[in-house]
Amino acid sequence: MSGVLTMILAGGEGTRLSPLTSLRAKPAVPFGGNYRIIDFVLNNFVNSDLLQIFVITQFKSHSLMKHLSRAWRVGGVTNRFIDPIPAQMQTGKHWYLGTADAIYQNLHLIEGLDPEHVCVFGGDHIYKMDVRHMLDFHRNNQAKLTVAAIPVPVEQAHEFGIIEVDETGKMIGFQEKPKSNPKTIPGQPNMVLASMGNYIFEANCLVDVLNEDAKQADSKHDFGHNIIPTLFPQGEVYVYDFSTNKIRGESESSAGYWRDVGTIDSYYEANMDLISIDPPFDVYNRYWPLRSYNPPMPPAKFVHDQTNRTGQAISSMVAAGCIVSGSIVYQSILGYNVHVHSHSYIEKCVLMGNNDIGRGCRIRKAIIDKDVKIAPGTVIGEDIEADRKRFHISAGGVVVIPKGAKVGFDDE
Ligand code: ADQ
Ligand code: ADP
Repeated sequence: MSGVLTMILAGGEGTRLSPLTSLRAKPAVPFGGNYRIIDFVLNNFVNSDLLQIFVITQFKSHSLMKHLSRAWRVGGVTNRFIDPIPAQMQTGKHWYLGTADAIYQNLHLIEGLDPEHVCVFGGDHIYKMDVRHMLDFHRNNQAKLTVAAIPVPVEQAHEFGIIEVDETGKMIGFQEKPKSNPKTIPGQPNMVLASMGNYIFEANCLVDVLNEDAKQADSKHDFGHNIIPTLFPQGEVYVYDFSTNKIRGESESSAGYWRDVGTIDSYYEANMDLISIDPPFDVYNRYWPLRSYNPPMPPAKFVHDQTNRTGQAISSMVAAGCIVSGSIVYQSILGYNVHVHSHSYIEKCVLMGNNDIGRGCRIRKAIIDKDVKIAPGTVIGEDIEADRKRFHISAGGVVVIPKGAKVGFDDE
């Protein structure tokens, strides 16, 4: 499909995901054993055959850039590209002031390609979307802007842009992260209609509105705070119902799955969703391949050790390069190159990769970042108050061990 340019916003700080984001941007955070968060939106565009993509980066971008260059290089003889764009201070001596400014500072890229439509999508959500369906909706309505939306429980209204829509699909109200009195969905007092932070603009409209916004000294230069509230009263802003997006090979129960993974608990739960028996998010759908960087590693191995114990992983996902030896891994996700030694028990954990779990450890409900080594006999997740003295604990009681930590060794 020609005439469509995509800008992925991948520069967010992701402070609520700390300490997973203390060294890397949120879109670069490993997810689901094999992936990084950014992979899901990129797969949406690649599987929709829309391959003119700029990825706008800012905070802590090194890991993200490395990943993009290894996993998402599009080369060759066509006009297809996935280009990372670092913040370059194109419009003055300041970094991006907000999401709208991140696009404004790169308007020359849009003008150079002269597309008909520009997709501005967030880089930090877990979902599958055939973007062509949303584009059809946008074109059929001759919309200036189309905003993708999904119902969420009213208690979460303060985290999202909250939309009011009329029966024709036109936006008639918008509150960015309302602290009180969010507008609920008519007939559903417990639900609100949330913006997914995914926008399709008619290109001229985007250029005009960003040029105008740049002149406003009191603007936050943010799509949710400034651009949408400016545009919707002029009409021609439409709301795309994400639940109508159908993907071949997906079950009915997975329709509308979308997770913000903005906090440790939501990140953890979305990982656990992958290993449930009937997962609401299916990574095995062959009609929607999920590409990423796959390091050259040997297959995972499960070893019957010298003390006659069988290494097992049950209700779990295990990436390449792992060795589970004489130990049990239960309801967990193991990223690349994790070694679990004999007599250990790992339950409901997310191990991001390149980890070494010594003999006789018991670890429950923990997120273990990359390059963490755990000494033999360490117990984590059984006495939360003891753990709190050493580790970050989420509101939901998930223990988080930051990248590179050495736990339980004498020189810890
Ligand atoms: P938030 O997700 O809170 O709300 P924000 O933090 O601005 O909005 O992030 C939006 C996207 O832009 C993210 O993908 C982030 O990584 C990226 N981003 C943030 N600051 C950036 C910068 N300076 N440079 C480049 N990229 C940046 C938004 C909308 C809400 C909507 C939610 C859905 O404002 O209306 O409901 O997304 O999650
Ligand atoms: P991070 O902690 O975010 O992974 P790195 O700089 O270690 O930061 O990794 C950045 C990128 O390097 C990853 O996105 C991935 O593409 C690649 N990478 C990560 N782990 C490995 C590995 N074990 N082998 C090869 N490449 C890797």
